[in-house]
Amino acid sequence: MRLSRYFLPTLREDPAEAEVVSHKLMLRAGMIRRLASGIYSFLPLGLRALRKVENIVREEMNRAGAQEILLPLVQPAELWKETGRWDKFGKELLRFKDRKEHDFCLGPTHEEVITDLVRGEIRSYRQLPLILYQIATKFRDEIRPRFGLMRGREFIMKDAYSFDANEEGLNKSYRLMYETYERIFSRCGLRFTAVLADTGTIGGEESHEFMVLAETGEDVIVSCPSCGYAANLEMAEAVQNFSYPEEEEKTLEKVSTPDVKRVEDVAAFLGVPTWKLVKTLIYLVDNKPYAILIRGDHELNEVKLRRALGAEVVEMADAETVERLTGAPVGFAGPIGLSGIVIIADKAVAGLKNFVTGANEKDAHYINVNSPRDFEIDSFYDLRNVTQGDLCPRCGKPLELTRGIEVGHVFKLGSKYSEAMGATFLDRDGKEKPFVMGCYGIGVSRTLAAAIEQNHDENGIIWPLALAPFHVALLTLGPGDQELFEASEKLYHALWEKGVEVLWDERDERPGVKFKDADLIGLPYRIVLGKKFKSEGKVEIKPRTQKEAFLLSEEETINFLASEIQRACQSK
Ligand code: 9G3
Repeated sequence: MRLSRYFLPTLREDPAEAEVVSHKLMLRAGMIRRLASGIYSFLPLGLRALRKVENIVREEMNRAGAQEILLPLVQPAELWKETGRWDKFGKELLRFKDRKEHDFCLGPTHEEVITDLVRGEIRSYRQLPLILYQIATKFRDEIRPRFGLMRGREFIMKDAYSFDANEEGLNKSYRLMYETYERIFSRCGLRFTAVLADTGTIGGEESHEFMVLAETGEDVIVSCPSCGYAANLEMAEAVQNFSYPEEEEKTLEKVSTPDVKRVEDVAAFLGVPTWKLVKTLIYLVDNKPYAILIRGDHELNEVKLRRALGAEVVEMADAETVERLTGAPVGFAGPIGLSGIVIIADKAVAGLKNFVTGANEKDAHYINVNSPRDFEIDSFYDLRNVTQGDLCPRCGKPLELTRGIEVGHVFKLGSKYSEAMGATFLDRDGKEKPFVMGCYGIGVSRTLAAAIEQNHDENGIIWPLALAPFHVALLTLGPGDQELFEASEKLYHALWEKGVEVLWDERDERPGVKFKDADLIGLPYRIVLGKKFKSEGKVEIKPRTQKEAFLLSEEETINFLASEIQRACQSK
């Protein structure tokens, strides 16, 4: 491709609306353009890179024996009513009516659609296992779309669904998909890890997330360097790596703490460490009020809370509800004297002596609080986020917390959808059985953004070779120099013939502009035909990851690049 004719509108400056580096660079490198909030157009350079991700996904899914289909984006409400999800999801599910006033939604996922398709066609266990997948557009009306393709409303997902006759079959399909994901992300040239994950609203009993490691990632990865345990924050088990000093229970005392509410301020005001202060968080759990006790230096994990109580929805009570239930404004809530509210606590609260809580009275706290003397705790659960230094629940060594971007998520669904939709098959002794399902997603467009979050520098993108929109930027310097132009053209065609994808910058621009754009769009190799070529017949080659260029003849250049590309890009 010749740059002078290529629709590649690069930008000098970071656009104001972009907050994260991948969003900035994808706009500046002319890969995408915003159509509306969370909705992006792919320009030629962006689409070439997107197709590289899709093709690796497709090759590996096909290698695993999965079969590609294409499902509609527009979905009839009836299917979602069969599973009860039509009313369960809020505004994130974009609903609309057609001209006959029939209800539809834009598909945020396709469990209902695929189960409906399979229940109509597959009747016998002999036709199982079956894994179907698509690579297509999804729509989720996120309340706050941001970060470009990282959290868009319209995005491209590979979603696969497995159908087995029993649990054992599902375990095989799940393991096959898990291993396929490892191959996919390895071939993409990304540093990633798989972590134990919560099954969320989808239900089912086990799931793993695949995370691209990146400091700017929104997700926290909890891992043990010693035994390999890895989980996301919602699943990482917090173990007690401490025991409290034995203390006599002192007399309960109410103290005035005028307008002192934040944990750090209360602790400082009363001269106690923050772990001696117990927060009382008022939550509505499926609309039932709970008081959740958690140590002042710990954070509640709402997904752990939901899972511990087997609830559908957990949400923090608003200030007015807190006031009504506790008799005090937020910041002074406490467990003593509460009525009609279940009191539960994180496990780290057990054994605490003479601690501090709100007094359920404005500007007042209690000190020397002890349970069960002063109030009863109904039950204890693992409700807190693990923190740096917590011990591994498997081997007891210190855990590490790092950050990542979720790009894949695999779930064991079981028969949740097949039972709800009467999707059954005849097993070998002729009995009707519901399919045992799994579902497996990859955020294809998000993977592109994650690759840039993980691989960039101050000058721009640094493409992993397998995902690069082109392999080589060919820069011809000295505008109007016929010899350089003809040599470049010959090299350009010779490289394409060897499978090396070249973007040729033959524009009538100063060298500095060409070098800056080459660094910005970040192709793996930059080759230059300029002075050195005129004087010594040498081509300057600089890998994007290295500072220094080296010189090769035209012949050596072709052989070097052809072998580099073939080595890295062929599916192993
Ligand atoms: C909805 C809306 C948003 C959603 C869902 C449903 C996430 C929903 C979970 C999944 C599970 C897997 C197949 C591919 C991999 C992920 N957000 N999920 O079910 F109506 Cl608005 O999508 N589905």
